[in-house]
Amino acid sequence: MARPRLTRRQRERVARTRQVSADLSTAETDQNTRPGRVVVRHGRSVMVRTPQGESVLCVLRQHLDGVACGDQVRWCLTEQDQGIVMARETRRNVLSRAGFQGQIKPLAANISQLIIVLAAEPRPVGYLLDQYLVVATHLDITAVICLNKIDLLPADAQRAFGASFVHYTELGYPVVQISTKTPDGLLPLQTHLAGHTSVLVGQSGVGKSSLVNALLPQSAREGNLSDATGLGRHTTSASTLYPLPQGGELIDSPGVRSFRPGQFTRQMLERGFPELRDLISQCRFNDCQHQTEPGCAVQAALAQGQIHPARLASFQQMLRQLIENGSSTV
Ligand SMILES: Nc1nc2c(ncn2[C@@H]2O[C@H](COP(=O)(O)OP(=O)(O)OP(=O)(O)O)[C@@H](O)[C@H]2O)c(=O)[nH]1
Ligand SMILES: [Mg+2]
Ligand SMILES: [Zn+2]
Repeated sequence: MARPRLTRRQRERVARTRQVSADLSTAETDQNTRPGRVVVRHGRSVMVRTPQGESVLCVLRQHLDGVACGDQVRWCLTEQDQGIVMARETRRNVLSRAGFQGQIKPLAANISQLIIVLAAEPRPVGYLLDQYLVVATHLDITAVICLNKIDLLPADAQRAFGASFVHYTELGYPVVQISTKTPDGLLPLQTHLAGHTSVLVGQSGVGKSSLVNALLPQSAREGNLSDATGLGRHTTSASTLYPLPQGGELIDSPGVRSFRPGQFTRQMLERGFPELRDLISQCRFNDCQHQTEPGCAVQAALAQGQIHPARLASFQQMLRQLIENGSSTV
């Protein structure tokens, strides 16, 4: 994964500010704090946007952790004109993922919509999509399924690609087909963005950052900590928030190969599959695994073609993961 690069000047400022931060006591600074929004975080450095639209490079005060892109924070300027984030405000919600040691990593806070990006290339992973939909239900936010790079497909293949997601439309999820490479290719998505803080999520290479680039003028993307590796790769390494000219905000996030949403319960999982919610309560056994048990309402619905086999397979897989991991981590 690409390592974030700060300019030499930014690195020097961060080093000086760390020293100041270590010397500060809360009492000295609490009275002088100002509001701000975290635009991007790299390690202990964060870019904070003020309500006036200025960007201030800050460090997190010692022992302050769990700050993520999108968080509202209180920060202060030291005598040396350095920014220090003193506290994080209460958040509406946070999108997290579990690391390999099970530690929970916040990706984006105070969000209202998940835009799950899939593409003609790389091949879509239905399981990943279904995991994100469960997360959206859990966070109580809307989800939009975005099929990108349709310019790579001839017209009939485009139709077939769209048709393979029609069962999601039937469940009430908007499905839009877009391209970042054609004029007006993003229009179907744009209608969903106004008034929302949307997070772009999905596999690496599906075109999340290309979407941001196509929707925002260059000037709106400057001033953030650089993501470039200098090697010609542009893999995103940290979630970054951008205000949209037409209203709303967009958060670009690093691509994933697989997603571990972290703390989950069976109830959350069941709620995240709207087509299964009512059926599950009709199964004969309370702890029905919906496999071969007699009186299983889910299997009966499957046999009648009322639920999509791939969706049920995703549900079963998430349930298995939940049971294997001691009912907490999916
Ligand atoms: N043909 C075509 N290519 C696209 C489209 N959108 C993006 N791409 C290409 O797909 C590749 C990956 O795009 P990115 O925007 O970097 O993908 P990403 O999802 O941000 O990837 P990560 O940051 O690694 O998660 C680039 O070469 C883009 O030019 C599209 O609509 N059509
Ligand atoms: Mg990217
Ligand atoms: Zn059952």
